Amino acid sequence: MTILITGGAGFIGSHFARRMVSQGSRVVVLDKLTYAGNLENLKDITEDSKTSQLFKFYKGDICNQELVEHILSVEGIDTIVNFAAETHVDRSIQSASTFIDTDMKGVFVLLEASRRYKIKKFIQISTDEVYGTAHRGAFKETDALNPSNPYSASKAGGDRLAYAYWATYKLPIIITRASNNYGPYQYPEKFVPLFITNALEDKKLPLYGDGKQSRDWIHVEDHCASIDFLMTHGKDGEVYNIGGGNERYNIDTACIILDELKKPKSLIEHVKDREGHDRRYALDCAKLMSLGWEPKIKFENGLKDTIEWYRSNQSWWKRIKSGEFAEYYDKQYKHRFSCAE
Ligand code: NAD
Ligand code: TDX
Repeated sequence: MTILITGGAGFIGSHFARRMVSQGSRVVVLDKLTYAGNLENLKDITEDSKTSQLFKFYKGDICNQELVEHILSVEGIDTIVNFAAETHVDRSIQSASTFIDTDMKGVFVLLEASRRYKIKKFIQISTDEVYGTAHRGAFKETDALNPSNPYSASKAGGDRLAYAYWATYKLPIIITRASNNYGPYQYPEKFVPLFITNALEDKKLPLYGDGKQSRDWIHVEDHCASIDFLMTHGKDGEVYNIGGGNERYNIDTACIILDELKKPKSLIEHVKDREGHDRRYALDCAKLMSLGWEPKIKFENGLKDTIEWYRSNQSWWKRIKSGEFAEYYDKQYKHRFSCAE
């Protein structure tokens, strides 16, 4: 099997690439290397002579039709897993343009090329955010979509466009909607790595609003295992929710991180809430579980290992935090800290 992994230099895509080459699949990564893409995330693949021969990297944009078609024509790709996306909600609130390009137009380019080159399996990595806030219960795959920020709206566009290529052209697509991922190599703009690294630096943890928003957490390795499973057990044209079964209030997750690092709770600062903030995400994963898959990593254990990884890999995140991130952090948080509730 030769898999094209788009966005394979990012957080989840790099874990998936590592998993697939270690199982003997040939992997081609196409990644634009935006601020979130990082070749260091793939270093253990490229520096190992056994896995490096199964691996090829292209720097480029999924919106570039010529490049995408070139890769499909010369690399003998049979499967595409599309992780490439702009992924941070707060950045989409600051400026939505790149989200529309990559998360919608980019999906269109990949789908069109897949039709032309008769790709055997196309997995579109969507997200639980497309359902919007779960006021009660948990969302099933058949529930209506109600995205409420530019990121989730553009992901919903890509999600439904992928479905349309199944319904219209019978392109063999599968759509996955996972809950919040955590684990090593996550860019420190996201909640878990931001709070771990700020705590390690004795900096304030900017908790939005009352911190009683809740998220369901899945370890990135469990998420990648489920995608691998669905490549063979999933049914074309279907959507699958992928949850970790670990729903927690943000404030409770922040407290676990501080306790683990033996840092004071006074580091938490309640700051101005995110605009249009979804209060709660929750997924009903019975459909995936009925096929025989379930997550293995308990949240408290996975979080402990993740904290340990950030403690032991400070050069990875310190380099990121001193670059583009510093400017972003200032723009995103400076005014929040000054008008704290
Ligand atoms: P990430 O931001 O860490 O990585 C995204 C990667 O995509 C980066 O390497 C970036 O360079 C690349 N990229 C961005 N625009 C591109 C373009 N136009 N062409 C080619 N490459 C491009 O994201 P992540 O957290 O690893 O998320 C991966 C996927 O999983 C996304 O589709 C996201 O919507 C989805 N998802 C993420 C989560 C989560 O909690 N992180 C949960 C559910 C679904
Ligand atoms: O500084 C912060 N303070 C804070 O309280 C940040 C960055 C976040 N939060 C809150 C907002 C959310 O309720 O923490 C929660 C998690 O925030 P993010 O890490 O930004 O994730 P979220 O908005 O839930 O979206 C994530 O899950 C779905 C991913 O970023 C998406 O890519 C994925 O699709």
